[in-house]
Amino acid sequence: MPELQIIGAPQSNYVCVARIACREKGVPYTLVPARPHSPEVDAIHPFGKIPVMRHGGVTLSESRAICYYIDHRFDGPPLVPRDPILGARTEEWISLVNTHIDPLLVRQYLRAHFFPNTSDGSPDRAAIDAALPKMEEQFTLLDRAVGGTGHLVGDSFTLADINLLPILFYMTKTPESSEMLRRATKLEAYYRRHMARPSAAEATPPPFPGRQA
Ligand SMILES: N[C@@H](CCC(=O)N[C@@H](CS)C(=O)NCC(=O)O)C(=O)O
Repeated sequence: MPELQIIGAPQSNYVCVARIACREKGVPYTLVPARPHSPEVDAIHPFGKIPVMRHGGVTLSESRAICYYIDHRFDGPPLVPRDPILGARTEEWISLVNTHIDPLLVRQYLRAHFFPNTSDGSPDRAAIDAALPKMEEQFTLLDRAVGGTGHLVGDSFTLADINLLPILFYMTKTPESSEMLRRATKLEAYYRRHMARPSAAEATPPPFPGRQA
């Protein structure tokens, strides 16, 4: 069997998703460090984003497609339940995380802290303050969602949880979001419990180069 390569920077929450998915499925992989828009990434992703994947002659871009391949190409516990309703619920949450939660929490809020467009490199207060009210709503939604079973879907750990965990990891690194997580007690318990999984521990993002968190 050829080596499966996950190509991308370990700080990327989407690279983490692909890495956790491999481990949960029991699929050995090699992380090949690469930045977005580098030649090895541009050769696979039409817009230069990470992660990309190489497995023998198969190359793929987009974390959801990569996770589909991992889930269906290999034996091991399903990452998405095969039951149609639970499977659809999992896809629903993956989409909500990727189209609403990641854009607000990571692309707007986290970026305003770590990669601000300010002249002196200080956090972009306007962008942070603009994000906070909607973030409160999303933390409340997530707290309620995991409150029942300790999972986003059903009573097992699915690809929906895998998509959310790396984002929550970053929410512990900045003041406003860590306070929100502290107040969302069920979500915080969910985060702590699932981050202790070997798959998540192994894929924990290292600090951004040249930064504290
Ligand atoms: N829809 C993509 C999103 C991947 C993504 O946004 N990756 C970020 C790093 S976390 C990236 O490559 N950013 C570079 C850019 O947007 O130019 C996926 O699910 O794989």
